[in-house]
Amino acid sequence: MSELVLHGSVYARAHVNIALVKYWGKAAGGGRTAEASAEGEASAVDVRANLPAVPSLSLTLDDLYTETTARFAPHRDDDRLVLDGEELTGDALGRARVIFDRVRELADVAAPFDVTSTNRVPTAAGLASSASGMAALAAATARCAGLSLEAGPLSALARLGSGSASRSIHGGWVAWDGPEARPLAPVGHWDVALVVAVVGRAPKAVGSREGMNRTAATSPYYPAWVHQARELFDEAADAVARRDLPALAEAMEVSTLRMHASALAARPPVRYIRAASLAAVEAVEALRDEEGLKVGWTMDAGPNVKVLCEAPEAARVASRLAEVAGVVDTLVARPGPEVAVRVEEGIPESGGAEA
Ligand code: 2P0
Repeated sequence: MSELVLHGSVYARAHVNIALVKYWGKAAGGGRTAEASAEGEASAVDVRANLPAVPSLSLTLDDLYTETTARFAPHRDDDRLVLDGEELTGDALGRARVIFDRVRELADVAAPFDVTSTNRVPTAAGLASSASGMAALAAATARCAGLSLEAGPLSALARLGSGSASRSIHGGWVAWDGPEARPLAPVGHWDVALVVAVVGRAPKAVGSREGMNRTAATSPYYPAWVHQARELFDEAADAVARRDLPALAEAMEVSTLRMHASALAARPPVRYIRAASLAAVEAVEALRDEEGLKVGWTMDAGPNVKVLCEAPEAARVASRLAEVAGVVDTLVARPGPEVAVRVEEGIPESGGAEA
């Protein structure tokens, strides 16, 4: 254990990640509060929350991240979390509280947390930042409470807040198929870029948690989605290891379409794809089929299209996407690092990456 940070604060920075093979659905068996966990440990927190039904594979990005500063506030009655200048309440605070509670439990402390968090994700990017947000929150609060967690247990802690946050603990290419995510290949493994075509910035009608839960509960295609996922994951992981962009493009596009197909078949339907999303996909296919570029596209729980290409081609891909009707902005990201943690006020750091 590191020292408990009682008088200072802890800063953490975690980066956004984009799934190339998708997490869509939770393993059965969550919801186990106040009873023995798989490790036989009693916990008041559901330590099986957000265990994935399917394996996923992601790339952590460089310029898109969340910065979080956590401190204990013994004089307060309750936790406080201020995100981008606004104090969170209700469900939004509830998601973070799972992490606060688990950290207090692991460290055997009772004091409330006072946390400030800022998303350094341009609003123009139209990207969700719950993954980087929960990862930074887990890293900052754990260190504040004196826990020196290795990346694995830290990933499992971040997962309690949001499944995809488990992957933002690591840099570069990341696999997640159980309690914690693990690194597949480092940032410098492959000189790629991810070009984001922004189609809409309006908040999504159906959040990803609701969307995946509704798909699991009502889509007749959901069992088929779960059944095929391992094979696609293995294919993609092999393509990453070989730096084979056409093979990775095929696996990521099939994973994306199958995820969206399962969601489209839910009741009521969960549809994130818009006309402009398909127009962007067609532009990417034209770059591949007519101009011979190595490119692969994906879409998450929203209408934006993200295109993986070799780094030298990024500008060409971005300018082609910018011409598509309905694409309001483009943004180029590169592979990014693992979470970084720094104790702010004079207490020596032990373990973990330095910010
Ligand atoms: C992913 N998404 O793999 C997939 C693809 C969206 C589409 O992970 O319920 O916000 O907090 O575990 O992590 C978004 O889901 O959901 C997500 P919870 P999360 O990136």
